[in-house]
Amino acid sequence: MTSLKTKDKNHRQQSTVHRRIVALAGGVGGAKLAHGLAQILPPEDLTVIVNTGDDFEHLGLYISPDLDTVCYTLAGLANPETGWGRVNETWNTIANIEKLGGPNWFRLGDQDFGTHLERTRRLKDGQSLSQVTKDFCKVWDIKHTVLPMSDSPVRTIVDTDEGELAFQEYFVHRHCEPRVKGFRFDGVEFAEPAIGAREAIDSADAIVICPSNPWVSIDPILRVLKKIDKPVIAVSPIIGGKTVKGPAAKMYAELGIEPSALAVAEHYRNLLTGFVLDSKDGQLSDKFKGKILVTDTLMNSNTDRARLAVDVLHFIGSL
Ligand code: FO1
Repeated sequence: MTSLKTKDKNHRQQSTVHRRIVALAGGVGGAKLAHGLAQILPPEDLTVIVNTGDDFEHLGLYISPDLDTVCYTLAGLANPETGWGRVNETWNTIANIEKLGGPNWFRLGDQDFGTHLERTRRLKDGQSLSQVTKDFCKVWDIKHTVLPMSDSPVRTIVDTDEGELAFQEYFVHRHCEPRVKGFRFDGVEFAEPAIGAREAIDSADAIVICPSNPWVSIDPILRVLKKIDKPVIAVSPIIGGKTVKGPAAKMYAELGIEPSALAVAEHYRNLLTGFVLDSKDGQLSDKFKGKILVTDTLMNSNTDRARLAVDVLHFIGSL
């Protein structure tokens, strides 16, 4: 185990934090905290388990947006504006597809196409998604372990006032406009956790639910993992009743739930040992039953990501 000497911004007492962590992450927000944890914890003390419910076949390619967002972020290859796709990207391939009359609504950059082409080739060759992810992480010099939640297909289906939509169809093609009525995770009942996921959880000191969408990024992972008998900390993806990015607040509202950090804590109710909410919501802290950490959870820089990770690790140490 590694000891971590930290000196946080308020010059609190020096403290060492011995922690082996499994982080559950979906898209952009989750990837940022995973990156913060990866800046603080050595490779043997952090495993990131990633949602694959957003995966889909498009242009004949197998696309795994959350795995790519987490890996690109950990590798420092992610587009800093969007959080997804690659930095310094070009768009010649999708422009030619559009010229030829093909679908251009899902913005795939030229470097990103390389990832999807090679992943699709390997999967068709019989490799598992975990194996492909492991090999890609090596090439991208990602030392921490990144695992898909499962090697079996799980597909998030969004039930809306216009009927059922596949996740990317709802999220990207329809810009989240249809009103949400519920979610279904096709195949989740048959999906075993990816190899290594159960072992990582069994040897972890705590599980960190990153600030991803509870409905469509974290719930699929929790459904696949089933029981987790470890301390679990969640970081609220909702600040001041809104999300930094993505439709989580809109989904809560359309499901008749007041969007707030409280709603997120309620969403994970029986699971949580501790909950992290943003300073903007500090006035809510006496409404929570369990242990609470109030801190700045907005991550606009790599140092913000590392600082939130240190706060979370200290919080876990205090439980
Ligand atoms: N999100 C968008 O809003 N528009 C896009 O065109 C888009 C393309 C895209 C390509 C590759 C990739 O890995 C992610 C992409 N995303 C896009 C983000 C993605 O839809 C979401 O980040 C996740 O599915 C949910 O977090």
